Amino acid sequence: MKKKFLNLLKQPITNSYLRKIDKKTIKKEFFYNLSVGFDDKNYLVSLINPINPKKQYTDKYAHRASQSVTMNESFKQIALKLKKRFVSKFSLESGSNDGVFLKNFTKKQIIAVEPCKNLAKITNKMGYKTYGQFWNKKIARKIVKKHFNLDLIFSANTISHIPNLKETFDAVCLALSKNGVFVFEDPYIGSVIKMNSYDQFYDEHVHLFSLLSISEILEKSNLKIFDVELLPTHGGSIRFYVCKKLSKIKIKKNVFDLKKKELLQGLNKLSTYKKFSIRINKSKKSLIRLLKKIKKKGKRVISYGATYKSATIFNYCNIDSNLIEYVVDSTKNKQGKFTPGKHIPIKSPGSGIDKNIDYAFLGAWNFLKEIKKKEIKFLKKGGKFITHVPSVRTIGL
Ligand code: DWN
Repeated sequence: MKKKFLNLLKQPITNSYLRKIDKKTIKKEFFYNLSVGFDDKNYLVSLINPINPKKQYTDKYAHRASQSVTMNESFKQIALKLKKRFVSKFSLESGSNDGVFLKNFTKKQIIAVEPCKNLAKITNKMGYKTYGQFWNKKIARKIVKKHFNLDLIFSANTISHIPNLKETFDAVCLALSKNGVFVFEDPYIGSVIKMNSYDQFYDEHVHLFSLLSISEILEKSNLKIFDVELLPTHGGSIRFYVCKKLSKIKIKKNVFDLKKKELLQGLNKLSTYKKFSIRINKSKKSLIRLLKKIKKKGKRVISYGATYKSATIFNYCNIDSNLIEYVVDSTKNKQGKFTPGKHIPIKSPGSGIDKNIDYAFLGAWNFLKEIKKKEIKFLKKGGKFITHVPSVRTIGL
């Protein structure tokens, strides 16, 4: 049974960037209660009230995975690694977004499944066969019938977004060839607990995985984990290497080592998450205190990166344009719009970060290194970033 340990209050759908903020639009805006629970049977951390995916993955999906040098490089490296380590006649990516991973393969080598129709259109135009729908057993059967069983299935920042994991993993088992491998990566609950990055909880992140929780769940779909990696991407992610239970692939020692570490970190105990929730409450108070203090001194504060994550922060901490004048973001289809729930205007970095800005709250804290390099002029003139990860603090040159 899922035991609630965190209540992040009333939240909007993070993909719902508003074109205008008139009475009618605001009246129609959808909100839900964002509460998080821990299942003491399979140790899974999930949202208590997940949203219907049809409301989230529309033909107006805003996020573009290729909007950072960091992730372009990360996807290039994993593509190279998978091609080197596994022989795959035919591969599939589930949740291909704008093709940031696909583009590292030839069009004959790989196909994709992407529910957001505007994104599926982009990758089809790039020449990659993309099925514009959700991953499930029906599409898996269709693909196996039309093509053949898959030697490699890859998925990044997608599986954690799917409420029905049993259907998802049964479909994988169905589509994989006898010794095929399924590799997927998502934000890691172990890092979220360590980094106090509670903004990784939002409507799209229905689950945040640990090795302990996923092992239990994959078992029920006749799948097993044979290797695992912890990654720096997105503030700490975990990459699972999975095959069929009966496959002859050997389980690597680091799988057992990480399970021991997770038990030491207490990822199998409700008390760990309750302590986390207390820290988050303190983090909220200290962020609001800092922003109010800075504003009182007449300083100008903006936010950097109109991330889905920052919607959780702004709505949980009740931060609006009284505390943050506007947000800058490099994603064209976010510029000129307003952030979900708190309706802070979004501008392009070119027009937004100028010499009169004193502080920038890091909505895209997971790209600190890349952003510091890019905005060195801002830092040199005395500008500072503000972050809440792992504690509320300012970051200068
Ligand atoms: O899981 C998800 C992750 C992968 O992406 C999705 N559910 C939704 C989305 O979440 P996010 O918005 O928190 O992701 P990012 O990748 O942290 O978003 C970074 C944002 O910052 C993008 O909108 C681009 C922007 N950005 C920028 O304006 N200038 C990023 C960099 C690096 C920059 O220099």
